[in-house]
Amino acid sequence: MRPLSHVLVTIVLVAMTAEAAPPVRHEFGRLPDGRPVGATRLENAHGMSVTILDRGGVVQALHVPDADGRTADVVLGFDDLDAYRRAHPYVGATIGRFANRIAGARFVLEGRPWVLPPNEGAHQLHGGPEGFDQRVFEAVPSSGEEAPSVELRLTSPDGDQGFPGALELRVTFRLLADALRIDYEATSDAATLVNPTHHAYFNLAGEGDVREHELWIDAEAFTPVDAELIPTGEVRPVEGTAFDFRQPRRVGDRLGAHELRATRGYDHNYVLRGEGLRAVARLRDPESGRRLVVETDRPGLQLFTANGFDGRLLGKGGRAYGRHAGLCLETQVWPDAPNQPGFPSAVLRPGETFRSTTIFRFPSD
Ligand code: FUC
Repeated sequence: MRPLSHVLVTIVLVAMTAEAAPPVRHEFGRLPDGRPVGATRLENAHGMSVTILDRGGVVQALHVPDADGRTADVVLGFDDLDAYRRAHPYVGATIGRFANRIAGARFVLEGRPWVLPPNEGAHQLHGGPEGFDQRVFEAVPSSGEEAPSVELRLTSPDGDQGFPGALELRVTFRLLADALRIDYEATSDAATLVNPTHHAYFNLAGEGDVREHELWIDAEAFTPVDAELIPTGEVRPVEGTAFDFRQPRRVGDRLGAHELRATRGYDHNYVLRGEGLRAVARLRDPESGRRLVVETDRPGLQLFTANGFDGRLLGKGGRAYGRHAGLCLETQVWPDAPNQPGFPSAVLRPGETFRSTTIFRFPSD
C-alpha cells in the first residue's frame, strides 16, 4: 500500500500535467536506403498542435485556432517524405549553417580564406547544396515541466558544406500555451559561422494567399540588394518606400511597386530595432482574425513572399501553392554578414556557446 500522501501527490501531479499531452512520435516515411524518418507531434490544451520532422527540422503542420476555436493549419508543407526530398524552396525547414546568402560563396575568417560550394549562381544560399534542411536530426522528445518539446540534434562535421569546425547543433521546438518556441544552441571546435533560421511559410487563413494579411515590422531600415540578391552594404531607411511596415499594412498593397520588380515581391532583410528577445513583427489575417507575433533576439528578419510560386508546387491535401501562397519571416543575422564589415557578426569561436531564440506566438485574446 502506498501512503495516502503519495497517492494525493500523484493525483495533484497528474491533474497539473493533464493539460499538455506528451509528445507523440510516429514514422513519417522512409529514405531510399530504408532508414525511417520520424515525426514528433506536440499538442497543447488550447487547440494548438505542431508536427516536426526529424529530416530537415521541418515544421510540417501547425494547427492554430481562431477566436471562435476554428482551427487552421497555418504553415505550407507536404503530406509525404518524398515531396520533402524533391527540390523545393526550403518549405518549413531548419536552415544552417548560414541562412541566406554568402556572396561569391567565400569569406575570410581570422585572416584565412574559406571557399564554399555554391548553390545559387556563384553564391551560397541557406547553408549550401546539402544544408541542414536535408539532414536527419536525432530527435529527443520530452513532456517538459511546462510544455512539451522535441530537441533535434545534429553533428555537422569539420568542412561540412565548406565551413570550418565541427559544429554541434541543438534545435528545441517547444509548444507553449499560445506559441511555438524555437531555441538554437551550437558549439564548434574551431572558429566558424553560425546563423540558423526557420523557413516556415505562414498563411494564417490556411488557404488562398497572404495578400490581404496585415503586417507590421519593427524596422526603420532594410539592407538593399543587387540583382543577385546580395546586399550592397547600404542600410537604407524604409521611409517613403514599399518596405515600410512601421504601421500595419496589407502585404499586397505595394507588391507592384518598382522597388519590388526585380524580386517580384518581398525578398529583403529588415534591420530590426532593439536588442534581446523582443516582438519584431506582427501578422494578422483580417478574415479569420488569427494573429502571429514574431519574437526574436536576432538583428535581422528576411521577409519573403513566395514570389516564384506558380501553382506547380502541390502541398498538403493536393493544394496548389500559387504566388504569395504564404510568407516567410526568417529571423537571422543580416545576409552576407561575413563579407560586410558594417554588419553584425555570425562568428562562433571554440569555447563559446551560441544561443538564440525565436518565438512564433499566436495570441488568443
Ligand atoms: C528566401 C529567399 C530566397 C529563396 C528562398 C527559398 O530565404 O531569401 O530568395 O527564394 O527563400
